[in-house]
Amino acid sequence: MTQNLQPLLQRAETNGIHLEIQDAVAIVRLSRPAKRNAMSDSLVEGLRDVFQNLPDQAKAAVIYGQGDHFCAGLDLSELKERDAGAGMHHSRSWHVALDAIQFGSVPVVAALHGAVVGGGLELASACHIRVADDSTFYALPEGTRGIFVGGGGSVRIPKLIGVARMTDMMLTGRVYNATDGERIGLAQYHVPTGTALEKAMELAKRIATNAPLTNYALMHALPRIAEQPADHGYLTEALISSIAQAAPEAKSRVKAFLEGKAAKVQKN
Ligand code: 1HE
Repeated sequence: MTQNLQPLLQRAETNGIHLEIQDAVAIVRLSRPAKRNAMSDSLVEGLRDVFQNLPDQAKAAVIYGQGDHFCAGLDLSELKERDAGAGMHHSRSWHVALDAIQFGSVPVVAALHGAVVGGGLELASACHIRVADDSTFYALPEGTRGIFVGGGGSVRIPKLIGVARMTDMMLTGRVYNATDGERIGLAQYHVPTGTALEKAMELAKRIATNAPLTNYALMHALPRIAEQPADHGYLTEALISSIAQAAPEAKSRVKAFLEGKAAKVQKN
């Protein structure tokens, strides 16, 4: 059944996000370039709405920022209005929105350029793959602004780069460039300036052709298994792999390979 996308597209525009679907890929653009895509409450709400309501035709997603930067983090102009209780609920609203990305219906590839700072890095770290062009720089200016990460960064970022590097970034305001960002694990791909979106689309289109259960297992089981004690992890792995291999799609793909009809793994 074809879903009527118009209400979702319109709500997204109102919240500062442009959404389109192309070749089974949902393309999500942060669209507040005048504010360097700083994440206002309404942008955070828009991300939650988009990722909780992606249409069935989307099998992968790409997220990128309009203008010269991916995202300048929290919209600091809204921070001054909050007391402690409101601040806690605000942080929790980011957790819901970024969980909708990490644990949503499809793998998400972030195309990074320019500033990926503060909440922008928290957003990028909720995505499954990060492609950074050469203009990218990463920072956590929360330390120098007298605040702390609140969008899940203290959980996700140490998993990418380790506690020591995140501590350094926040204590000293250290900024990583694209080359060093890839070296330490902030991005999996480093591409020439201006080509991150193209590379992210290439990857997303490929991801969209995977068996849906494989993508589901990678998004929902792998991060949980990685946090389980080894003996629990082995059991969860056995359960997930048996479910995946029992799917008709797995059987037809393996059969195609055995009959010489599927692509071999190629050396680069
Ligand atoms: C903003 C924001 C913002 C820009 N909130 N308005 N994040 C930060 O501490 C990063 C703050 N931003 C910057 O360091 C720079 O803006 C950038 C390096 C990202 C870009 O520099 P540039 O020279 O291209 O732009 P600009 O001239 O600094 O900013 C253009 C406009 O965007 C300007 O507004 P205007 O009305 O004067 O035109 C800026 O005020 C506005 N702008 N960034 C609000 N972040 C869940 S907790 C997460 C905690 C955090 O993310 S804290 C880190 C916040």
